[in-house]
Amino acid sequence: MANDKQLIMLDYWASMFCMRVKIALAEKGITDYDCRVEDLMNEKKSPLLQEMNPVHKKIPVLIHNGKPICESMIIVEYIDEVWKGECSFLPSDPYQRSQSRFWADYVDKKFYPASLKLWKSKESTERETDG
Ligand SMILES: N[C@@H](CCC(=O)N[C@@H](CS)C(=O)NCC(=O)O)C(=O)O
Repeated sequence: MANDKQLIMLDYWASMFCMRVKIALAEKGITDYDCRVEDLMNEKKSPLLQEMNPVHKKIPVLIHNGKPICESMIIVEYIDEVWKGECSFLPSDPYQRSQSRFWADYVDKKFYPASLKLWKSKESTERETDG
């Protein structure tokens, strides 16, 4: 495929935002990309991440032919536009599209913060148990 000559993804295994991008790539049949895992557990950010996402310094970042795309929903839209193919991620009906966007936004603004709180509370409980 001409469009995926140079595709690098800055990833972290436990990130639902990265998972969103990996699912989008898989849906488009793109499997041949360089996946580089960041060491977020130790709060180390690679020089590449800092260079490619200087504003937020967060993963995921998709680097396509040397150019970075940041923010998972923006990356998903980019993938959909570049690799048009047979399937489109959004329905053709404008109302249905608005509903898809609503739920994606809901996941980011409501679901993720709640799950992060749970994750962090579990970590602190484990820390207390471990002494
Ligand atoms: N709104 C961003 C959120 C990305 C995000 O929160 N990434 C987290 C991992 S799940 C991260 O890089 N955390 C590192 C940090 O905050 O320093 C997106 O949709 O891509």
